[in-house]
Amino acid sequence: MSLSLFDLTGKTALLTGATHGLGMSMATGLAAAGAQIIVNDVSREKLEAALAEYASKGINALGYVFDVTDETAVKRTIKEIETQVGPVDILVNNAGIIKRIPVVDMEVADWETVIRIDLTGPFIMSKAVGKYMIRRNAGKIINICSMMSEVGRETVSAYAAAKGGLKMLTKNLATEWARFNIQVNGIGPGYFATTQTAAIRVDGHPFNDFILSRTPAARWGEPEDLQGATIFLSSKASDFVSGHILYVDGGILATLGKAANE
Ligand code: NAP
Ligand code: GCO
Repeated sequence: MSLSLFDLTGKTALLTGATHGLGMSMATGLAAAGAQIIVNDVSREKLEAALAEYASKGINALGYVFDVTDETAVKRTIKEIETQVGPVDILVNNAGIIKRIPVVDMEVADWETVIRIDLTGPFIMSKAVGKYMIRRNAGKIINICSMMSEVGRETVSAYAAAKGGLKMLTKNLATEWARFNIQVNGIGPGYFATTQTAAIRVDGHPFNDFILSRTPAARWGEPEDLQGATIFLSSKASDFVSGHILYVDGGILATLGKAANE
């Protein structure tokens, strides 16, 4: 077995919402493995700042502004990339939001916004990119799921429903597109230190203490912790892996936890 199994030289990866946080880390890892990186954001300002940051790392990333829930914009952009840049070999559906609101207080509009971005967005993206992957009889799709694809937590019902649905969309796409040599998998990050979790991660916040005690690794994940899993699921090394959700969670999903004074 050679490390060339993990070599992404000559491959192009498109990552949504990758102007910072987990998306930027995964893109950086894929670039290190040799891939050409294309990143997206809904904000032009953030995209331009991110492209400069990628350049400062020696990564010549390309960038496109679009909302993953806008199918017209997505289809137009994917066609532009496919015809002007080249084939999208790897799609990472990373863009996502969370709203922490108890169900009784959550407006339907808030629910629908989370479902649309976190679940319908990956559907729209996969459908648009998958059309070209099917023609080429090859492709890798990675959906960024969550611990909430498996367990619930108070105040994140819309997010959990979306990420649970994203797990099953991953399995269904894996089933439907296996005949076209397209592998569709998920990565389920545990609790990671990004802007998305900043509010619940401050020292002394009860949730911060809870996560540190509930996670066997006894730490929050760092975005770089996702790079190995992303490279694996983007490379030849995973050609017989499909419909799998790879949890990168410090062991939290493996354990019931321990008593406070153990
Ligand atoms: P983040 O810092 O909030 O980044 C999310 C990204 O998605 C941002 O770049 C955001 O752009 C973009 N985005 C939001 N709505 C979009 C839309 N409609 N179209 C295109 N882009 C859009 O989140 P993160 O912590 O890096 O998380 C990234 C992914 O991992 C998310 O799917 C999240 O659910 C998942 N996840 C995170 C954790 C964690 O602990 N952090 C754990 C498990 C899973 P703007 O900044 O311009 O809004
Ligand atoms: C929360 C957190 C989580 C993480 C992640 C865990 O409020 O519970 O934001 O949802 O973002 O999804 O895997």
